[in-house]
Amino acid sequence: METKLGAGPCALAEEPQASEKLADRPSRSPKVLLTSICRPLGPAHGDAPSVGYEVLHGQVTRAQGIFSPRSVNFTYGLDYIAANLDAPAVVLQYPSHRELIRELKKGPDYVGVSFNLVLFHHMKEVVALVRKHAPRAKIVLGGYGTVLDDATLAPYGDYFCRGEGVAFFRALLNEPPRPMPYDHPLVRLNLKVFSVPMHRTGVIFAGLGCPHGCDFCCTSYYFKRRHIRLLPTGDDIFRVVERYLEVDPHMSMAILDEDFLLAKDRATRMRELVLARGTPLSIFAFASVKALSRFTPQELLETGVDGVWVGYEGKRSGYSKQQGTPIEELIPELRSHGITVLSSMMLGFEYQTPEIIREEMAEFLALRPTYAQFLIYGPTPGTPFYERVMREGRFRPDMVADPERYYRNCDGFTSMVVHPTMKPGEIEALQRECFDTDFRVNGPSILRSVEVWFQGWKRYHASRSSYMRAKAERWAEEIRRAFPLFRVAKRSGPTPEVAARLEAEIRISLGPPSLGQRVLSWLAPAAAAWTGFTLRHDLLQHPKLVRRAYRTTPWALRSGELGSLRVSMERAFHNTLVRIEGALDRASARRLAAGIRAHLHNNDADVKVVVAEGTRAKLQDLRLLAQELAPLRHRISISVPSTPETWTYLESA
Ligand code: B12
Ligand code: SF4
Repeated sequence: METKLGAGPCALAEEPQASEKLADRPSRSPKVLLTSICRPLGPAHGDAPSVGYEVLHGQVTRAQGIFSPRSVNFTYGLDYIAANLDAPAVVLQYPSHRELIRELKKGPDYVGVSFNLVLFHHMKEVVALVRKHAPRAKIVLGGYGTVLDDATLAPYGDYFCRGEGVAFFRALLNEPPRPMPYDHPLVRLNLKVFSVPMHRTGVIFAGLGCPHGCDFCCTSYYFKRRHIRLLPTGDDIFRVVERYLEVDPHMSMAILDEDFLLAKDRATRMRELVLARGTPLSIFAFASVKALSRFTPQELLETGVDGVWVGYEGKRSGYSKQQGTPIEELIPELRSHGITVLSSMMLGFEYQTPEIIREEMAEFLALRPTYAQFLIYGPTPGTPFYERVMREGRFRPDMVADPERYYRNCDGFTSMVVHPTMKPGEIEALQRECFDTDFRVNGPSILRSVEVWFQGWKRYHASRSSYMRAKAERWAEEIRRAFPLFRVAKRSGPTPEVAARLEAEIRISLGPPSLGQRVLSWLAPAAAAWTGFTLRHDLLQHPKLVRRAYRTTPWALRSGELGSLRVSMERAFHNTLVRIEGALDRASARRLAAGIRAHLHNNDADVKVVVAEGTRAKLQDLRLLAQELAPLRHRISISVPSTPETWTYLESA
């Protein structure tokens, strides 16, 4: 049965069909362009009110004005796929029309477009540009917008990916399957407070999908309630952690995996590795009450996790993921150990009335989640809630009449369903009230974070565990860096007395701010005023294009001949094996080094070079090779032959 909203059941093709694979294949290596939809985004540009580039500012701290921490989020799946193809690929994140056209004119063979349902109209725009400026390119649609059925998507694409994208794209390009873990691109985000860069976060792609199957959850049903471990083991995750720490030893990290702690074996192994390394980490992860209840807060901290996103939903929502420690105990308990909590409450369950929502909100806010999100219970194609609403004929008639209006508003901020007691506008107004009340009552989330870190510091600074003492020292550093915030929070925040009390307590425990922090405190109000100005006038609110090229240089490492050196590449489980034989000279040493460097650029891959017995090389060329590889030597292992002996030079280099 197909519905008017274009979301009837359809074959969820996980792999391109065999007939498609052979279609119009260019004989050379195909050129791939992967793109997000184009900027500008946002309500001023015809999108739903919450739609933008940022999860915090758009969907969580949206009522917190100048206090909202800012960080642009990208369509990570694109870089993830590009890093794991053999074909040359270019990724564009938030291009303008002109920037996209410039890239299209280079003649890609395949253009992959990722989109969410709310971005359907932007996807159409991108597809129109592809058809015009790269008419021969095959269009591949992916991302969660492909919950729509084939008939609805057919005018816009040649292939639709409804699942894990690396396997899909490799099959499409006739590339052999690649085992997990895939290569992990290093993706860093910058967080700004009052327009000032604060710290960097490395994103870790640990898994897709979730087995819990909450009735409204798009991702759970998109992956058929399966959990795909992109990083199968704790060792795999930790390896990515270490790669980020090499880039910046203070980097925070965010793990993208719907219920990270559910795979207990992975988390337990992670904890062993984190404790053995001894470097205090700061990792944010998504988790359910059920999974969190199986760890003590200290165990979480020892796994590196000091921030979690956990669903509060509704008091009577009754999802199985909520079994375990009552959330009324869990949130304060986590906070008291220094773990920040982002929690989301839902509005629009059938049992809710305005009174019940206000009661639940008050109870929820009394738990003082560090960040609070309020979403409207909404139906996404493919989920049981969607099926039920369709079956019961409870979709808002104006949405059914105009499917594109429905897609555009599928954002968790628009009430889509006819509710037994509340009108859509009433639910949406209550949602705004919740966000406003959260800010008014609990104050800026960034101040709440400092409060939580301070709780952690108090509890653990004299701990018997050396790891926890080191963690407390990290919290202390972060708290000290936040001194300038107090001045603004006392002047213009909704809870000045809380800010003043917290600052006083911190001064007593950690000492007064340094000269540098005092100077920054004096400058903070000006930075905050500037932030307010940019917000009011919609200035600097859109990111610039991020363009990354993968394997597009002639230096990319490939099997073949480099003069008289034969190179053959083989991807092993954890690293790429590069076998060489023949004779290495100056030119091939340079080419080989450039290829290895290109292969290791912007990802966490390792390379193992195996030199065949008898491969000839002069010492000066080995010196050159060693010199060219020196900055990445820790990611390259070399197994040298017993003859000729000159190769032993590399063992000590
Ligand atoms: C990061 C994120 C964002 C970022 C970046 C969004 C973006 N455009 O990608 C920001 C903060 C901007 C964002 C905003 C929004 N988001 Co969001 N977001 C996520 C989140 C948490 C992670 C996605 C991610 O990067 N995962 C890691 C990568 C590696 O996995 P992946 O994206 O699934 O990609 C894999 C496959 O899906 C596939 N794939 C993906 N793209 C493509 C493209 C091609 C060509 C191919 C072949 C394959 C392919 O291959 C990848 C590798 O296997 C997901 C929830 C989740 N846990 O997945 C929600 C999610 C994608 N967001 C969602 C929503 C609703 C929104 C908002 C509408 C929220 C709002 N109220 O405003 C806005 C829309 C604005 C926007 N710009 O997109 C929904 C989408 C539902 C739907 N059916 O459309 C999700 C699924 C959350 C949910 N459970 O409901 N979001
Ligand atoms: S626990 Fe979260 S990710 Fe998993 S099904 Fe429920 S809402 Fe979705």
